[in-house]
Amino acid sequence: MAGDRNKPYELDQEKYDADDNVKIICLGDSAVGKSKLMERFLMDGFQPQQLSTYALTLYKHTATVDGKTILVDFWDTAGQERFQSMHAAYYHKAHACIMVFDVQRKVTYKNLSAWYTELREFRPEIPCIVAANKIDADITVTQKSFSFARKFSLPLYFVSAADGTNVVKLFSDAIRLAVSYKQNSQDFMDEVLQELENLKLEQKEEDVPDQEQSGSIESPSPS
Ligand SMILES: Nc1nc2c(ncn2[C@@H]2O[C@H](COP(=O)(O)OP(=O)(O)O)[C@@H](O)[C@H]2O)c(=O)[nH]1
Ligand SMILES: [Mg+2]
Repeated sequence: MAGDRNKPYELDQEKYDADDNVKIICLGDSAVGKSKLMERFLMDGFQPQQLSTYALTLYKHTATVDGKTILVDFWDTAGQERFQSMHAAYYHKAHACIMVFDVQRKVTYKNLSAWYTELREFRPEIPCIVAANKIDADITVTQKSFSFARKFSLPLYFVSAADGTNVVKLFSDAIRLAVSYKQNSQDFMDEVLQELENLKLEQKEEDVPDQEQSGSIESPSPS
């Protein structure tokens, strides 16, 4: 598979050849270093795709896990996190999450619980790693205990996008977790959502001709 890897064709070809593909999302306040971490990990051969309509950046990455080729879609926010909430589509079918805070700004650590609550609303089961970023600025923080991670039994990694500490470990572990989640625990919600989607499609096809007839007045549902 020689050739220019930046061509969209090559991406499609990779998807076709891959044994599996996973989606990994990144959460956390503005300016904690989410984008820098991804860029650091993907340094060479990363192909960001700006999807401005959805306010996100998609990074494609190919990894090898247990001899299998895995196509990874890393999703990064493009500013929507300023509103302390992400669109549902961001969480949709994600297989793992990296939650980042800035060790120099306590508020970003405090806000983890809000991000975690939102994550669990959409993805109750997916693996989640907490990343304490910018440890290059203050190495003593690695001595501190961050109870948030312990409270929810989440792995905590001390990282630095600036000097690269633990960045490869963070992302390779996230990929492994995403793959094993996808392969082992067939998420029940995924199945339900998929069936609903199929149903919607079928209904659309059937409903098109006689839409005019649906004149019944429905009472508004409570709540
Ligand atoms: N000292 C230090 N600064 C960092 C590190 N990671 C990111 N930054 C800085 O923090 C700012 C925000 O980074 P960015 O990746 O845009 O954050 P995002 O909004 O979470 O995507 C930028 O000025 C980065 O240079 C780090 O590991 N150490
Ligand atoms: Mg960013």
